Amino acid sequence: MNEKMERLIESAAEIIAAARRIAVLTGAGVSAESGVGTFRDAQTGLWSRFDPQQLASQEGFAADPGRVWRWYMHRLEMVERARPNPGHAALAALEAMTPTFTLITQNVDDLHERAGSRNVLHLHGRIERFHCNGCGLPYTLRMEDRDAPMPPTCTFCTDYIRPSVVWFGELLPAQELAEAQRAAETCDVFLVIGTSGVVYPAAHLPVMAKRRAAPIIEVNPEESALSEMAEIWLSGPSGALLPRLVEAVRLRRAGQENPR
Ligand code: BJW
Ligand code: ZN
Repeated sequence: MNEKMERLIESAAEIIAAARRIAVLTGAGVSAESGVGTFRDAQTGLWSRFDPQQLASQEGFAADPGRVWRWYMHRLEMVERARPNPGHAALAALEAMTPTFTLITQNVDDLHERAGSRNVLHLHGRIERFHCNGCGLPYTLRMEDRDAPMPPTCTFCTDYIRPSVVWFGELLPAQELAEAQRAAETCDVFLVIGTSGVVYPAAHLPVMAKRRAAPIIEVNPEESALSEMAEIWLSGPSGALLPRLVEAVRLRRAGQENPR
């Protein structure tokens, strides 16, 4: 790690260590080092010729329910095989040392929870949950559904079953969004990690924090739509940078508790 990055990490750690209320927004990049493809860049193999933005919509599902179903079964398997990486673990450790900590994720995987994070808001739903696209009845996935060419159908209304994720044009879960907005408006610092920052209303959360004068700290190897508003941009993979950052915070917090 070069000297400039060390200095940026120390500056970010100073801000975070002084904060009592921390809000974090994560995106697909935080799970990239676990082998879960990001939404916009990592559609591989069979799926690389399809536009994920079209598959993740009511229009895409109506046009070809079997294709959308098979895409989600493929991604579910990827998530189930994945393990949390050191970036997920570092965020769980930061939560454990912070009085008020809200982890807002756009990810549909459960890697934050598996790493030990407790207060997680899933703005875009969960890939391992299912419900009826017509009447909303929850559905428990059966083994035989996984390899099926078409989605199962609802026993109540016969409509197709779909994953409980939020597609384009659909409303985000109201309670999660309200809690995320409250966290953004009341935090002392807002971390933005591994997101391209192009999907709303999630991308508006750091704007809300910034309006209340909370500094924004970003971790992403590439520039994002949110980089411009960040006080500090830590340019690199979250699996490598977050453990360093959280360790620097821990050392500062320990120093605050036991001043010489
Ligand atoms: C690393 C890394 C490493 C790589 N370490 N980083 C206002 C303005 C304009 C448009 C709208 C607006 N309000 C609403 C809209 C419409 C729309 C929208 O935002 N469109 C934009 C694309 C323009 N929003 C909606 O439709 C939302 N609903 C809504 O607003 O309802 C009200 C309404 C309805 C109708 C009309 C108007 C209003 C719903 C959005 C739902 C998004 N759902 C998805 C799919 C979920 C299910 C699934 O996964 O299949 O959520 S889309 C997809 O994008 C997914 C993600 O959660 C989300 C964000 O993507 P993310 O996480 O940022 O991933 P990537 O791939 O884009 O980026 C990865 C990043 O990681 C990159 O930056 C890399 O550099 C980085 N990275 N390796 C750290 N190792
Ligand atoms: Zn139904």
